[in-house]
Amino acid sequence: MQSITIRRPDDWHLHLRDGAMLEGVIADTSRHFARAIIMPNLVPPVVTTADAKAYRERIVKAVPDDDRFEPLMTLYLTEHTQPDDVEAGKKSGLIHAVKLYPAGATTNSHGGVRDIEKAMPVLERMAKIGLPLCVHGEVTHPEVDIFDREAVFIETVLEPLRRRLPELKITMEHVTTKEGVDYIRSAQSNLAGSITTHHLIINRNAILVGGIKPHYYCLPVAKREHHRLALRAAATSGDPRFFLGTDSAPHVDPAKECSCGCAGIYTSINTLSCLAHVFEDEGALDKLEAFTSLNGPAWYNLPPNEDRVSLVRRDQPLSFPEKIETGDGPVTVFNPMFSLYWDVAIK
Ligand code: OTD
Ligand code: ZN
Ligand code: ZN
Repeated sequence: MQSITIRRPDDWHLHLRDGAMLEGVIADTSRHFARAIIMPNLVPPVVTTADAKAYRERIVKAVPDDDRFEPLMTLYLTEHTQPDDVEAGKKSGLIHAVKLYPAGATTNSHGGVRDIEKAMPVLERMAKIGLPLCVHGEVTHPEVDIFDREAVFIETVLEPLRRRLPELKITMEHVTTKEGVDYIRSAQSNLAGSITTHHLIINRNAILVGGIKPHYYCLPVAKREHHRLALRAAATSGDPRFFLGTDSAPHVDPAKECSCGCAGIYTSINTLSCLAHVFEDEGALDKLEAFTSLNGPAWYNLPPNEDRVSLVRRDQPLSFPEKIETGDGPVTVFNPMFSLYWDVAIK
């Protein structure tokens, strides 16, 4: 197949940051994607509906004039989040999900939840009004190995929470393990998972073999090869419970190339080319649209986009910049370590 036309994709997990970084990265998303679930882990985080409204306005202002892009806002769950504020945010059409970061699990998560008991009133209200909870599914206890944190989270936090509040819709974000895939597949209802572009492409060797490679470091950290294969099988299966959330997470190079580098991989600019490559490899180009453009909207109760994009396989490899320049400094672009041929042509 040399070309494929699909409904315009959405990104169900995206970090846009703020200020000069927001201005530097937004076009890489708005060029290809119609909508994105916007992560609230700013400094300080987006905790109230008023914060989300103001942040949404800053994003909309930064979108290039020729692009149509709708940011779907989320709230950062804290132990002090007010159920009434969350409900008002949903009713106004502004808030599409609430995000649970176990305290310390990833970038800017120190204000996250330590004791889930304290968040129960909000979670109960969300279950009642049908507002999804997005979870960063990793425990943070120092005694749990970093490669096991997702599996332990499923057992000790997610499963008990789902038993206690089966009506709550939960998105397990950036699934990185076979255990995560199997758990989502085994659920009867109210559980879905997003998968990133990079976790379909790299395993942990990318970070550690031949020297330490900070631009392949993200959280949850990439796992062993059999986990990557399970993610590829899930993403390309067409199963409506799996959809794209790029988790594109820009950091300037000095913040990654240092003795304690930040977690995050920047993929917005070449995500669709990478995904077409992966789906072609798996003989599943016919399932790409479900993953990028259909399953996510269905889960979030939104209509799929009406406009289309075409992916065209070029004879020569595409050239993407190694870095993009932002007002905050350079951001290295994800290098999939193979040539990319699938080009995006906007209809
Ligand atoms: N993972 N980096 C970031 C967030 C994510 O867990 C995540 O959602 C970030 O920089 O905000 C990362 O590696
Ligand atoms: Zn996360
Ligand atoms: Zn993220």
